[in-house]
Amino acid sequence: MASPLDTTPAADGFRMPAEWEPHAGCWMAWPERPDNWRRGAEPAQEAYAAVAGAIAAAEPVTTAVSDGQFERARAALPDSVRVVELSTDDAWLRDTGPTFVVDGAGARRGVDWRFNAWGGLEGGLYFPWDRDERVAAKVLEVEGTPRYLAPLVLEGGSIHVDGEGTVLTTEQCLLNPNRNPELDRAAIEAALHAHLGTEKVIWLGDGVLEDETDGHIDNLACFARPGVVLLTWVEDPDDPQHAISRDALERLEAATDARGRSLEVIKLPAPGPLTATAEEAAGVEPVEGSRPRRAGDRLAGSYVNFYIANSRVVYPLLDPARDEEAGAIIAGAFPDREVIGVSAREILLGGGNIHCITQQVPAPRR
Ligand code: KQY
Repeated sequence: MASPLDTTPAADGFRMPAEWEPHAGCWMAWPERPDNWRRGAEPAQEAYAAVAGAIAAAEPVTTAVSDGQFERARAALPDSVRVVELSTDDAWLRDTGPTFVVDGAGARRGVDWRFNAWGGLEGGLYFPWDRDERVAAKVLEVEGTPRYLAPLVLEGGSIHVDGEGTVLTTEQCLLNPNRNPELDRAAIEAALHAHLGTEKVIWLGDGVLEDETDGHIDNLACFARPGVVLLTWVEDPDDPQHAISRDALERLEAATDARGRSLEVIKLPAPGPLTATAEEAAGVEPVEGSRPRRAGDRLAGSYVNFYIANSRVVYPLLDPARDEEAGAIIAGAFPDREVIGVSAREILLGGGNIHCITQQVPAPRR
């Protein structure tokens, strides 16, 4: 692998652009591990292919795939999707891929964070994770993009930026002792600013109930534009998600961003509550060291977990009773984009959703 740069993005004048800024493309990875995806991952592969197709209509998509699955993936994905052999442990490019950063002179670079499978030996989701640890560097090799090696365990799904100096995250994840126990809040803020080119962190508390990532922000809340945040919302006070979302709302209402703006918060009703069926749980092959899938387990479903492509937003269809309302709210937040729903329960059963399986490659701009 090419040697990493020995500076930081901020020191070199780079910043992570907001997801709605123009993209050169999007990376994904093909699911296959049978201890996470039911029925040998076939239903999940169908869902991934539908997501890739929906995004490929708006920007170039590349999918990483193992040699063993190459022909299957190639046949399932639209011809316009580039399929490259690249080893992974699972299929969450948001978390294993690089975070791309750009400067004002038309250059693009990538941040390669440390990865420990969402908690390492203290609650991580599988072991080993060494192939996933190398994904970001390999993606940057393929893209011919210089690499910063960050000294921080971090997944891309645990941060959202507004592109104007603000980063949104959760305490449950970034302050979790299973990520960077040697760093306190101030040190983590400094590391975020050094690698994202940001100036202010807005801390929410817990993420979505039962989110196996330890509460990634990309399932709880995201920026729709500078100063505007979409927040997953449950009205029922007896549902434990209500108190989590209420706490997030209060923190957002009390916050100002890096430019000193107060935030407008748009509530996005959550699907469900959703739980795994006996049939769904039985289709997963249990392996020691991997997270078990049990009938009746609450699923961390959220419509916030969408992907903002160049001309469209691709969002998860999760609950026929709420899908349409969620799509209308997302459309209102992104008036210049087409909003497309893709059936995503099979992705949710694996522990994440559309945002978690995608990684945008920003288009460098002068
Ligand atoms: O939320 C994400 N960004 C990823 C979810 C990973 C789940 C692994 N089973």
